[in-house]
Amino acid sequence: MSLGQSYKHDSAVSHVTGESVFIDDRPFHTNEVLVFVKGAPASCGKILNIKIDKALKVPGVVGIWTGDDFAHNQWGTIVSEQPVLARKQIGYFDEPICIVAAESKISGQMALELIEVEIESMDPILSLQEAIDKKNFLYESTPFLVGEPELVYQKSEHQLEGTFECGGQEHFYLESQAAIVYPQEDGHLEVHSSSQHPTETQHVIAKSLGLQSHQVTCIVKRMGGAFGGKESQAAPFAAMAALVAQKLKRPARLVLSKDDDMKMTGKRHPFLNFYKVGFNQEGVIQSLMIKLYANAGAYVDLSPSILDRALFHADGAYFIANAKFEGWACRTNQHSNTAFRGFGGPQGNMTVESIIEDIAKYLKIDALLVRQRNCYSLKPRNITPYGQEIDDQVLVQLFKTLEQKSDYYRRRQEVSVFNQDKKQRKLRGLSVTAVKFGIAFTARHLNQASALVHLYLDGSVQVSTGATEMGQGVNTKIKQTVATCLGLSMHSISVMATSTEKNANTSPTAASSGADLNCSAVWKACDQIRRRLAYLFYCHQNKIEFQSRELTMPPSDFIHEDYVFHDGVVLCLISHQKIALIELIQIAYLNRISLSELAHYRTEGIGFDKKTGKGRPFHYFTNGVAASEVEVDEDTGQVKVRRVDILMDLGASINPKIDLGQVTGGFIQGVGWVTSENLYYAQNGSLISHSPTTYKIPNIQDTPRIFNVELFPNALNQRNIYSSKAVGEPPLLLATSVWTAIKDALSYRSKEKIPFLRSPALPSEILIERHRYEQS
Ligand code: LUZ
Ligand code: MOS
Repeated sequence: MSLGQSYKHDSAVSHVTGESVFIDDRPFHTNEVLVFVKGAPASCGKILNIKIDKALKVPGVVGIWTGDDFAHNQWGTIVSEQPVLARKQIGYFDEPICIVAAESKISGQMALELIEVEIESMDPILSLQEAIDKKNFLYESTPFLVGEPELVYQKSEHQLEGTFECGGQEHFYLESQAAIVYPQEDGHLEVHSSSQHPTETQHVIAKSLGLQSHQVTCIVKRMGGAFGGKESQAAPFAAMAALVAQKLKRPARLVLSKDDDMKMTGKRHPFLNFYKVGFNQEGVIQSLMIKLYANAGAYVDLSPSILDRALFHADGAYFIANAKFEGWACRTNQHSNTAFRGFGGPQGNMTVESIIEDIAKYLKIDALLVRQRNCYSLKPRNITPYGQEIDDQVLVQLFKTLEQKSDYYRRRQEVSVFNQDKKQRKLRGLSVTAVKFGIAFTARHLNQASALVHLYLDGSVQVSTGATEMGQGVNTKIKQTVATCLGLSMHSISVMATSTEKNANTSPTAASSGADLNCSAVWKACDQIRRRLAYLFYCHQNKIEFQSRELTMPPSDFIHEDYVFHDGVVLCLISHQKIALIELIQIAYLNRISLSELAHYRTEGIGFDKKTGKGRPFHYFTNGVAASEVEVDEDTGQVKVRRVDILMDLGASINPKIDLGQVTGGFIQGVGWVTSENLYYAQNGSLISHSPTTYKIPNIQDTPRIFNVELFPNALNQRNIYSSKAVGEPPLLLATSVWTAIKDALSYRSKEKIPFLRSPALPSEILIERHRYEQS
């Protein structure tokens, strides 16, 4: 059985040899043009005039277009309100306002410089606080309300009030936003895009160019990373290339430079949250009220769903009997913030983990104990503030197991002893946090997928789904699914490039659900072929004629489970007769029986009532815990991660090695977000940190000196294919433990005062916090 085995990544070899084709690796057509994007020269203002005559005279420039040249200059996943190219109003600094097609890079870039944009400047809103003060909201979540939070808070033994603040994050995928569009006969367009969402790219192109969907095919072979940054925001750039291809009837290639990509595209949402928490002497939370504010940037994009997911994760792994969570998405004059691995979940989860850390410091008891006392457990302490019951409870066990595996209490002792030695000007901290990530798109309709499977006469298979490969290994898992269901070897299966021609109306590969949804659809398609062939074998043995309609009402002595497909052979467990699969396929073909299937899958049993804020939005939860130990240098503010132990519940993993890669990578990406990645803006609102020289993602020295990652054995998740659980986003949330460990370290400066720390915990933040402490 292939499911459950650690096959290497589908593209492992071709990535290393350089054979893998990314968008800009596609060979140039002789008549191809390059497309360049001009960004807005201010954060806010009216566009009065775009003067292009000088730029048009640059040799090699073929054309220049603005928003006026689109049939419909508007797009948006949730609300169609964002211009493809801004025409009247500037929403943010470097927002795309016009495009140049040129024969060469030099001509294109020269033309960009010669385009003159006349604007009437207006005062931008450049901070979250200012947007909150001005109530500049683009969305308000339905609050989650349970119990009597205000009343219980007043009556609680202890109360704390505070703020939690976290920054944005650049996706830093290695392949920038990129698309090539080939014009075809009859006005059709063939689009190759680095997109997590080929269907949306198809729709945005069709709508903006005045075409119908059938005239646009969007193909995605793979992405060089995405992390959410290509869920919605790949589409407008593909539309710009498509406009050029349509206007010139020449292939058009748009590949953003790293700098332009960082300046023009949205990032993770910064949040500023205000809370009040009431708790007892044991540290058990009795009431928690949080107001969450997200910086959405200039346009709606996916912000409403992201804010909702932040609310869905503000309980963390903890039962809260009396809760009120409210949220607002604020419009500011910054790049339009978008999906990023975790999708608001990290920002919500980190808030409650920060609160728990403070409760522990306030009561002077160990934070792990406080977490365990608050952890979701058995009825009635297993209901979330939005009314979903947690039915496969493993969190208590995860905490307990990690406590032992990480040797928590002995190391706590060591940390305390270390910190008593004031001469070394170093402080250590230790902290455990948890993740309980809700799996499913919170927008119910997105929880569907389709799979197209063709079984060829030589016994090999081509499979196509709506899933896009961004390095996460979904294609490998799809192959394993086909191999297991049809009893084939991995190398007789090809996962085809994702195309809207093969799979229509697909959902983005997002919400950690790519493998869940698409492997389920693949299983369904293969299973239909498998049952058909099993029945054919039954007919063959019993010398009766195969009639396809009898599949719906099979004879009572035909049970498809009696037929085992393994290693290219079909075995009947009753008669012990065998037939080579390829021979059976031959019989099927000669008898004019289909060897192809298109299956559709949807997640059953989910639904959330937006009016009441109650329901079952999630199919299940992926859980995990992490124990992190850090060392903070008191003089430089630098942080070293000494040791991390992770325990992750991924159900029965489809591919343990690939999943370990996801856990490791996701965690480190999160560590970058909470420690070193910071977005710096100039006074005028332009992004200063738009390259790796000014934006610090983690490198090898930032990984933990000791790093133990383990999967927690749990095969109880009957809801999902192979009893597996989704892996993509959840581990990122465990990086919170590094941040709370820093907070823990700082708390040793003074046992009396709870340290206040923003995220990311930059060296400067750590030094400022020391200053604050020394002043008090
Ligand atoms: N995208 C989306 C997502 O449209 N809805 C979601 O709930 C979601 N969750 C995580 C990541 N992307
Ligand atoms: Mo997403 S944050 O593209 O799953």
